[in-house]
Amino acid sequence: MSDWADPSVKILKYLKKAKAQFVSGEELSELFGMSRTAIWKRMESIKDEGFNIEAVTKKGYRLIMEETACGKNAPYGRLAVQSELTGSVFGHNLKFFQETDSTNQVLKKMAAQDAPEGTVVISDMQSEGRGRRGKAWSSSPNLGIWMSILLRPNLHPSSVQTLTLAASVAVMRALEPFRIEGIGIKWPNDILINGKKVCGILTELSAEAEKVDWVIIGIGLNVNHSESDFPDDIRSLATSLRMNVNNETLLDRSVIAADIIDEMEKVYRCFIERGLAWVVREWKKYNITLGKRIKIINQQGEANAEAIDVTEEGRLIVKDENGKEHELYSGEISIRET
Ligand code: BT5
Repeated sequence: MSDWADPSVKILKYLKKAKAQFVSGEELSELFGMSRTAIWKRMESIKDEGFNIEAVTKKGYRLIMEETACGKNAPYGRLAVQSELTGSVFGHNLKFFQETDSTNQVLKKMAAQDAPEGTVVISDMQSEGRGRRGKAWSSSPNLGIWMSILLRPNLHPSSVQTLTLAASVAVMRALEPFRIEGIGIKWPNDILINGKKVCGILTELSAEAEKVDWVIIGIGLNVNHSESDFPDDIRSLATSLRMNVNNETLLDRSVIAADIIDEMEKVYRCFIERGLAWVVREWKKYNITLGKRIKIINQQGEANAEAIDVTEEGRLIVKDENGKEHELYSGEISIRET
């Protein structure tokens, strides 16, 4: 079962709230309208996902939250993520894989079969994680969040880029509690920490001439990597959250993934209510591109320019060396600070 109606999610939420205190089988059975045997079966499925549940006769069940300081990873799976969600739609339909080719690819197939808005696919590892224009995205097991979210906005295809900006705003909001210095969004879809990439976002869409059918927001976030976990070719360009939080403890990917899903739901709702301009205003609060001298890299070569502004459609306005302004689409170019 992949949906929110699964009572294991509610039971796990309840046990987490009880903070290691025993909760009796009777209380749970009354609360959730299930037999004691059904509750016991749910406990088994919660245990299967890596949670340590203690069952004691006459006392009931309690959740033992282990310290992760000794390098042990917290449980990471569908139940673990869903039990941290607070939103009303996003992530309630969630598929979790230990391994898949690419979460965007999986979600594309689900979108074609009418999966609802807010459907989420997460995988602990991807064998063919992708960036833009077919570039590879390194997605090793145990370390990062590799996740895709399905949107079905009533939007003209030319404005979809703004949703990439919205997604990067959602990730930045979810990361705010870490108070990381030197973090910001490089136009359009990279989150950098002191110049190194911690998160990339790949937006894909299916549309007819005037209307979007679906948009998939693919988010890759490096969480628990140390430097040696990155492949040689990106080691000097990439970083992880843990490398920047001054903390030896492994971070709980379920909590962070759920926070991103919740923030995405909030930002998306505001986008629908307040429009493109609101997203761009929010994005500007976190951006590290505007006002900088940049190098524009495309198939024709490289050119120097100054990043001036971003349009409501998410295009970057730059001034070239002759003082002429141009609008850049993210699909075709990369930029580098000079
Ligand atoms: C991106 O592309 O940054 C978008 C990455 C999106 C990945 C997510 S994971 C879930 C979902 N499923 C997928 O298959 N993809 C999405 P782009 O701007 O083109 O950057 C790609 C470049 O980033 C590569 O050419 C490398 O230089 C670098 N890179 C690759 N893996 C990285 C990593 N783990 N951390 C930092 N940089 C990386």
